[in-house]
Amino acid sequence: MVCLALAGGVGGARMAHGLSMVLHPEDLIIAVNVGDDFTHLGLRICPDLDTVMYTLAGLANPETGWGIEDETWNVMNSIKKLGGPDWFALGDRDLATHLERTRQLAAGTKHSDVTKSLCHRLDIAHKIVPISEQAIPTIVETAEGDLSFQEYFVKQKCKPQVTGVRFAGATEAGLSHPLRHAIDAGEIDCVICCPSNPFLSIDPILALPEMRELLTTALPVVAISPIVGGRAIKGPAAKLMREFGLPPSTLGIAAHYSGIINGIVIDTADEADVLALRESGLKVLLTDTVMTTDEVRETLARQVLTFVRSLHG
Ligand code: FO1
Repeated sequence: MVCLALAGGVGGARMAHGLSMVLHPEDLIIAVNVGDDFTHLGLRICPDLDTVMYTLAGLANPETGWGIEDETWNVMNSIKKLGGPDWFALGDRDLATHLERTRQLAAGTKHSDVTKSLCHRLDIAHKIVPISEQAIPTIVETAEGDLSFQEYFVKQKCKPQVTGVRFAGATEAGLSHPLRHAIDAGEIDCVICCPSNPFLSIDPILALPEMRELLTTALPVVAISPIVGGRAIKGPAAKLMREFGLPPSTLGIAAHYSGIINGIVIDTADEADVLALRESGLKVLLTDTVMTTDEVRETLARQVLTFVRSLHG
């Protein structure tokens, strides 16, 4: 049974890490959002791919969730001194990833192959694949005008009021080669939407017509709610839900994924929502979803896999 995990951001990376602890590399494909990718200081930067890579490689900064632990900041400090842009924090070791990715892409290597080679060098056995070979930049529509994703997220710290989100070129973009191959070979048996931001990390993946098509087949699809006790574990998910007129709750998450998921995994803090979720036709798994330690990630992954398998057929 090959499980396809859709991931982006820190919550996605942590869930993907849990799944990698319990699934053989042949049984898991981690498909990662590319909407956050951008070119900065002349370098191609793919934050969601790198966050998943660093997390699985055991290199991630445990405090931020992104970037590398015990970084040094010599290049950033020098850029700042020279008057260059320092709003997006690139550590010295992290910069090596961007330099090497940019070099390989400029030489004509496909995005999925570059990712494969970086993963191999970081001793990651599991498959981490960009959702597409193409760029699909997320544009955040705000009361102050359109912003690129990182301008909204990092430069403006998610403060502008969001009126919409769009994914440039998504409807024309194809799935990356390894994903297309796995789907054509009929390998995928279930889909897990990691507890990533639904609007900024999972929607850009669902915006690809070929992914939508996959999700309309009879595959079991479950989502792990990134909202716990009315709050986002990390990032602006709850703020966005309010801005989009959805309740910042597991019910709002279920409404957002309506027609896509068969099951939802929610935290014990949200037990009061179980009945309403079941009445909406969803299967519900109630458990501890806040992935504070590696043990919790692993336990949650085991429970999610048992749950999604129970939805099969
Ligand atoms: N997020 C921030 O909030 N501030 C930063 O300066 C920042 C730098 C950064 C550098 C490399 C990288 O891979 C990720 C980085 N992130 C930073 C996270 C990034 O904005 C991601 O797109 C978000 O975590 C959303 O998934």
